Amino acid sequence: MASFKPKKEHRFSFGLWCTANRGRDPFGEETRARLDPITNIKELGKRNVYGFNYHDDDLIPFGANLQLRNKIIKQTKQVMKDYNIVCSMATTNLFYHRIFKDGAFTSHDPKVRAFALQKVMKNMDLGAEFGANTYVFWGGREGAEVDAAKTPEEAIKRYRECMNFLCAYSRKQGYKFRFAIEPKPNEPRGDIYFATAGHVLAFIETLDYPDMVGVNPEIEHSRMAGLNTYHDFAQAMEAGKLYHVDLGAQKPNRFDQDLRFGSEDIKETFFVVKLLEDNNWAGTRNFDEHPYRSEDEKGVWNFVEGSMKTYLILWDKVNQFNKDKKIQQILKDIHGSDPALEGIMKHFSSEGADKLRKQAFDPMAISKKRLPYEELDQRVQELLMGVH
Ligand code: GLT
Ligand code: MN
Ligand code: MN
Repeated sequence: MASFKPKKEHRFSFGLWCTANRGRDPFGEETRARLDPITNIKELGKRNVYGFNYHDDDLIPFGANLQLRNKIIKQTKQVMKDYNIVCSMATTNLFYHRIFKDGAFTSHDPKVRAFALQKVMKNMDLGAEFGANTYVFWGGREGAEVDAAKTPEEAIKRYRECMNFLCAYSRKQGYKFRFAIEPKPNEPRGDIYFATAGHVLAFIETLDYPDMVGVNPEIEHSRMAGLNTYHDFAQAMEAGKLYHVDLGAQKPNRFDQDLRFGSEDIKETFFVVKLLEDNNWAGTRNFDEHPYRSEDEKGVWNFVEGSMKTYLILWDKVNQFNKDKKIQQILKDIHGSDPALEGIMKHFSSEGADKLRKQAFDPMAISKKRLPYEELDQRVQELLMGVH
């Protein structure tokens, strides 16, 4: 691992829209040439990227005829084979075309909702053909600026109806998809429904097939909401709902910056990597981010290589953390053990509750236990800065 060179077994993946991003923003036009999807997949495969993700429209232009569609599908399968790269996730573009200007699944217009369902079903068929097992739902347009126009209750109900419909479709077709809903607090909408991983987790439990549906948290989106990404990812994982991840970097409380992985808040990012690796998380280490607008075509590949290299460096730091005698000693010291009390607290019993009510505690003595977090955090900081 010391060379920090990516291998297929590291299971890195990128969205085609990341590398094909042309640097357009609300205030300026494109700064890079168009990258066709087949070259895109090939260049990723050449760099030992394990998988690519795509929106229907990334691969097959919106409204393409059957002939063009079939030609692109054939080329995609060929390039996947030639460059040993899989399709790790499929998703639908339900935000670009003006038909989705006021939402897709949450639109007032049944025709828009039906068109959205049709678009998803068609792309699920294609994703299944490419062998994808994960299907992501990012409801970028599912939100509002004018709360008088649409109530959140109404929007949530419509969204649920669509998710239930698509779960049932996937089952009927015999597809292996697991769905992952991706939260984001705002942008492009003033407010987006299902703003955080917590909102998604609560919503999933109300669906017809909750086991089929999990969360796709994104570092950037979580930080946009001012949250601790590590905690966000961890809660989804603990619930058995971390079905996909979007890695990148972001300064808090800004527009979606989609910066190169690890380029902001290295400590929080380190704990995200630690979470995934310590738990042997089974999904792909997926990047959803954009090269700087100031970059040229060559810089796009520096960005891809840099993201994977940073991940491998942080993974190496995780191993150092786990082997570090001082860190491990402190962790051991701060974790108290009291089998009798722990036995009582694990499961309620009347007898246990009775015992606990009668137990004598010395709060002052208990509170004297040292918690050397200054020392612990400084050690982690030094490890991350590479000085020990
Ligand atoms: C879009 C968005 C991402 C989503 C993608 C999937 S598209 O770029 O900003 O966070 O993951 O639809
Ligand atoms: Mn993003
Ligand atoms: Mn994303």
